[in-house]
Amino acid sequence: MLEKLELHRRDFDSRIGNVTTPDQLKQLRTDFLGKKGCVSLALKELREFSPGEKRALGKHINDLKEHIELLIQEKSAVVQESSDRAAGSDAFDLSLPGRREMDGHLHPITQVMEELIAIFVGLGFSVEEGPEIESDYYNFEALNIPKDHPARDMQDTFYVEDEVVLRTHTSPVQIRVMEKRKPPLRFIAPGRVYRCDSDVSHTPQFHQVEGLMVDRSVSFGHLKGIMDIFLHQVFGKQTALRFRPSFFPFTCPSAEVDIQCVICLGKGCRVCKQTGWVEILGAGMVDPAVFGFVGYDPEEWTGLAFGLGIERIAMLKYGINDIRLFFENDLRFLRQF
Ligand code: FA5
Repeated sequence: MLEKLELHRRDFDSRIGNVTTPDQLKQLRTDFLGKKGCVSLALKELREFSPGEKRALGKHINDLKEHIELLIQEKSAVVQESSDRAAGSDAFDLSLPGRREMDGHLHPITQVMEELIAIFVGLGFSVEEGPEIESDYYNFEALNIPKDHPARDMQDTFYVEDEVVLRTHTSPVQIRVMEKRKPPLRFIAPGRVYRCDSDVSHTPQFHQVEGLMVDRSVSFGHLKGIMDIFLHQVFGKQTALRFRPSFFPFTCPSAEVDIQCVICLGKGCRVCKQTGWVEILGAGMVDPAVFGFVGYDPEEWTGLAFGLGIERIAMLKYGINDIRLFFENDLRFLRQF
């Protein structure tokens, strides 16, 4: 037995010298300390010896076991370190091009929104905000759109509750600001709005910028002048505009402003529905009935108002023919801006 134990020790000492990987070390541990390893087998063989011999041989077996455990423990640290180093050197190949940090940037709609805000701030407008979940009163009633009026059909509405809607336009901010402040006023209100609408030029959630200016003697001429400056700054001096008579319950007279389609340059395409023109905003002179809701005297004050769709402007600016691309979050699309 003593000879056998000595052979196991020598065998172990020579094999551990050749171990270089964690797997090899694991196998060595199994061969010597596992259930069927030589230390366990030697312990089983003890049964055949007398009690006195058992005691003496048992001590030798335990010495061998401690020797094996100690060397395996020391080797384990060495093998692990070199395996970590090897993994590190594989992962870091100096000949490969470096990985670039990806720069994030603003969404194209945010970029256009900021550009539009800067233009209006340059024209002396301040910036206001209002809630996206809005009462029926601010979204419709106070804008001269009573319940059951056919004008409510102009905007397919998401109702939260009977008297609560997701705002269908930014116009309710007009009322909220006029309620709080006395004229003269000149502000814009950018923000998200919602309508039950979806096709190549309509999405259920989109962005508008509302504008309101109230003062003594504000005229339709001021409205035309502001729209002219604004749209030429966005699309360039050469872009043709036209004002078309229209209807909004909260403005009178009302107009829609079209720009010549910048995608087909007026020749006719899918985006302009072959007309050569694209509607870009609604506008008009504040209806005196609206002033009635906020306690302004229509004999003293006049106002101009406008509301434009930011996605529509972004589509024309960048030549995009499907508005839904803005909201699909496809990085191949977004990275171009
Ligand atoms: C309005 O929302 C009025 N509140 C605008 C207004 C304000 C008129 C102040 C007068 C005075 P309209 O429904 O036409 O108007 O929408 C204005 C613009 O929003 C449109 O010209 C269009 O550019 C954009 N728009 C409307 N619906 C959608 C939609 N579903 N998806 C994307 N853009 C839309």
